[in-house]
Amino acid sequence: MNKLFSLEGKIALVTGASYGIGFAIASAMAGAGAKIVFNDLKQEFVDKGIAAYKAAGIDAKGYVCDVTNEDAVNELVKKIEAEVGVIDILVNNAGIIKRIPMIEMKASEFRQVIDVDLNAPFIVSKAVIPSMIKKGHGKIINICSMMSELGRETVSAYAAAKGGLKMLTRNIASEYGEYNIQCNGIGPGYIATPQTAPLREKQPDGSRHPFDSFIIAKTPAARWGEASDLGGPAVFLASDASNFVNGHILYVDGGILAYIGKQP
Ligand code: NAP
Ligand code: GCO
Repeated sequence: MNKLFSLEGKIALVTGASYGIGFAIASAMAGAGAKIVFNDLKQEFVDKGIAAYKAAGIDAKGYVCDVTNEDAVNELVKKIEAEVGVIDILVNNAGIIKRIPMIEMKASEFRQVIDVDLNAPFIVSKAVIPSMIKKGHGKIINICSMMSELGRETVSAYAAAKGGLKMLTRNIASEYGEYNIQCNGIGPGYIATPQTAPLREKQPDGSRHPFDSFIIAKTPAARWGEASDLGGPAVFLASDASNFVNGHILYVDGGILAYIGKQP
C-alpha cells in the first residue's frame, strides 16, 4: 500500500511555492519521495524558499519565473528538463486575489487576477503535457478554491478565475486522459496563509476579525485550515493511488461546502 502512495523517482514542479500552500504541498510531496522544483516571481523569494526547504531537510531547486509569461514558462520547462529531468507532477499553485467590489474594480485589475489564476495554469499545463505524453504518464493538480463553487462580495475576478480553473481541470482530464495523464483539482477551504492574513487580523480592541468569526461558524471543523492539511490530499492526487481519479475537484475545506453554518 505504501508503494501506491510513493512519489519516489518523480519530479514535481510546484508553482509559486516559496511559502504558503505551495510550500506545504511541495514539502509533503518531498516526504513521499518526490524531487521538488519550484518557481517564484523574485530571486529574493526563491532564495528564501530554498533556505526554507533546506531547513526542512528538502533539497529543492528554485527558479525565477512569472507564470503569466508564456516564453518564460517555456524556457523554465526546458531548463528543468535539462537540469533535473522531465516533470512528472505539476501543481498549478501560484495565485493572487484582489478583494474589490466589482463595480469599483478596474478591468485591468480583473484581467490581472484572471491572468495569474486561470491563464497561467493553462500556459504551464500546455508546456508540460507534451513531455508527459512522451513519458506515458503525468499528474496535474490545479489549486482551485471554495470560489470554484461559491461567490462572495469583492472577489468577482477570483471566483471567475477559480470557476474557470475547475472547468480547465475537467477539460485537461477529458482531452489527455487517454495518455495516462490525470488532471484533478484541490479546493482548499479557508487556510491560514499570507493570502488570507487580512481576513484574520485582530481588531483594534483585540477581538477577532468579523470574517474570522464568520469562517469559524461556517466550518464544521470550527477552525481555519493549515497549509499542511493539504499535503496528504496532494500526495494522493500525485501518486499511483489516484490513477483512475480524473477531472475531480477534491475539496479540503473542513466541511464548509456541506454545512449551512452555525446559528449565530
Ligand atoms: P500566497 O500566500 O499569496 O502565495 C501565493 C504564491 O504565488 C506566492 O509565492 C507568490 O509569489 C506566487 N505568485 C503569485 N503570482 C505569481 C506569478 N505571476 N508567477 C509566479 N508566482 C506567483 O497564497 P496561498 O494562500 O499560499 O495560496 C496558494 C494558492 O492556493 C493560490 O492559487 C490561492 O488562490 C489558492 N487558495 C488559497 C486559499 C487560502 O485560504 N489561503 C484557499 C483556496 C485556494 P510572490 O510571493 O513573489 O508574490
Ligand atoms: C476570500 C478568501 C478565499 C480563500 C479561498 C477560499 O477572500 O474569500 O481569500 O477566496 O482564499 O479561495 O477557498
